[in-house]
Formats: sequence, C-alpha cells, structure tokens
Amino acid sequence: MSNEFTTVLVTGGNGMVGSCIKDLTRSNTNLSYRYVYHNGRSDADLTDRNSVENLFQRTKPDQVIHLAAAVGGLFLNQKQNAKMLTDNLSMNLNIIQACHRHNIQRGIFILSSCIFPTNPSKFPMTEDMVDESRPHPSNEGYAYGKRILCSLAKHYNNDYSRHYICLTPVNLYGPYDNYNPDASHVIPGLINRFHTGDFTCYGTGKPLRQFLYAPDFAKIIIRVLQDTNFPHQHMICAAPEVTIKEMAKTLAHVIGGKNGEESLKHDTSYGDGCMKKTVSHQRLEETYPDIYNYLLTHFCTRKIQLNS
Ligand code: GFB
Repeated sequence: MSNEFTTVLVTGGNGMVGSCIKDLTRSNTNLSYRYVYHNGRSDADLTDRNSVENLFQRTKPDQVIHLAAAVGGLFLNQKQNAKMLTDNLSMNLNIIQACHRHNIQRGIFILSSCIFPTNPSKFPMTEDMVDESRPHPSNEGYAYGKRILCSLAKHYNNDYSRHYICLTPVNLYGPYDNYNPDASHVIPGLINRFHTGDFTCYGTGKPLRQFLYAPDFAKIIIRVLQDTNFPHQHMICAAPEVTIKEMAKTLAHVIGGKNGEESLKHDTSYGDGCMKKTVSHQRLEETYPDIYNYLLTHFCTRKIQLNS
C-alpha cells in the first residue's frame, strides 16, 4: 500500500455490476482509493491459476472486489450446471488463494440469493442459513460454486484473521444487463420480447422474486469496502419482493401501454424454477438504515426507470 492511496482490483469489471462501479468511481471523490479493473477473460482467465497470479503481480492490489463469475438466468443454469460449478469453483479458489498469497487483508466477494436452500426451515432466510440444505436443482452448480466461496472466505478470516466479506444480492437488473435471450435473466428477457411486440412471459408468473437495481448494489459494495468498522463477514442485500407476473405487467404497461398489458400471456411450456427464495433485509437495515430506506422508497421508481 503506497502511503497516498489504496489500490483496489475489481474482477469482472466489464460485467453489469463492474460497469456500475466504474460509473460510480469515475467521479470518485475519495482519492485515497484507486480502482484497477480486470475486464474479462481476454484480460486474464480467472479459471487459470497462473493467469490470476500474473494479474495480481501486474496490478499489485491492496484490496479486492471479486465480481467475476459465470452467471446466467434460470434457463442457462438448467443447461449448464457442470460448467457453472467448475468455472465458478476454479475462479473463486484462484482468487481467494491469490488474495492470501499477496497478503490482501480486505476483500469483497459476491454470492447470490439463489444459492440459499430451496426448502428452508423459515422465510425470510438469514445469512446463517446459506448452507442449511440443498439449493434449487435448476442452479445447483452455480450455488455450490458460490457456497464454497462463502466457506473459503469464512475460513481464511478465522485461520488468518483476514476480512473477506461476502455480500449476497437478490436478482439484479439495470444498465449493462445481459440481453442475450439464451443467457439473460427475467427482466432483460421480458424487455427484449416486449419491445418486439411479443408480450409473452415464460412460466406461470407465480414465482416470487426480490429485485435490486445494479447501481444501488454498486453503492453498497463501495460503502462496505470503505467502511473499516463494517462488523459482518456476510450481509444479504435484499429489496422488495414481487411476483414475476407483477413485474411482467409493469414492463408490459411501460413498453406497450394498456394494449401491452392486455396482451400479456404466459407460456407455461417454460419452467418456473424456484417458486420462492425470500431473503432477509434485517442485517442490511440494521447496518445501513439509510441505504435500506433508500431501496424501499426507490423500488417503484426504479421499475419505471427501467424503460426510460
Ligand atoms: O431471472 P431468472 O432467469 O432467474 O428467472 P431465477 C426468474 C423467473 O422469471 C423464472 C421467469 O420463474 C422464469 O420462468 N421468466 C419469465 C423468465 N420470462 C423469462 C425470460 O424471458 N427469461 C428468464 N430468464 N426468465 C437465477 C439463477 O434464478 O437467479 C441464477 O438461476 C442467478 O443462478 C439468478 O442466481 C440471480 O431467479 O429463477
């Protein structure tokens, strides 16, 4: 750490959250932080241990925000559980081991609410329930790749007094989202079709989901990174919950007006995936009440903003 600033390596800098962090730190007021970005496989293949070592030697980070992951929506996960498991497992292991090797004391690692149990003992699920029982079979590969990351962070913290913090967002959406229909999540998937006049929502529309705006999540990540009094190893970043049908109706209305909403139909030949994966906002609300109240009050406006 040079005496004037802390160098923060952000992996997955070209992804949705990574791009939001770039926007956020571009007007970076806190000059004691300097952000360097790993922009995808062309920059360094994080599934390869030597490439990760070269990346750390090249960027000489003091702290790390590890965003890079093999991700996708329900239908991609269902087809690629093996790849999701192997890619995420090797990336996460390589990054945590490199952090330790380079004596990185503080880092942020990203999980997802879909890694939590599909039949939990209670809803909403809290941080301690992350590996209470099996995740939903549709994204088991991704889930175990991330659960291992959570466990790695915990044990490096306990064994080596590191401060590797895990943050669990709910379903993310917003600018820089992936609109590829084969890989996308629900919101870009719906927007893509609705703009072509095809107001079809896949599945029954009954599943419940919590949606968090990616720029808001980026703010939480930077806040936690710079908060040296942050007391937790793991915090869920929850947001209000709606049914897929409610989200589809809102988008159909904004894109197609009353006609769009009236033409909305459900194609139940597509699966629903997990019906409910509600996670708790309690720790976020207790730790950062300002952020939680902001998320609450802005939820509705965000939906409209999606299409502006
Ligand atoms: O966003 P999504 O793919 O992720 O699907 P999951 C959410 C729900 O939206 C499912 C329905 O019930 C889908 O049936 N849906 C309706 C659609 N229309 C569409 C569409 O056009 N595209 C998609 N993708 N869904 C993922 C996990 O689960 O959550 C990932 O598989 C990741 O690993 C992500 O964690 C956050 O919420 O079902």
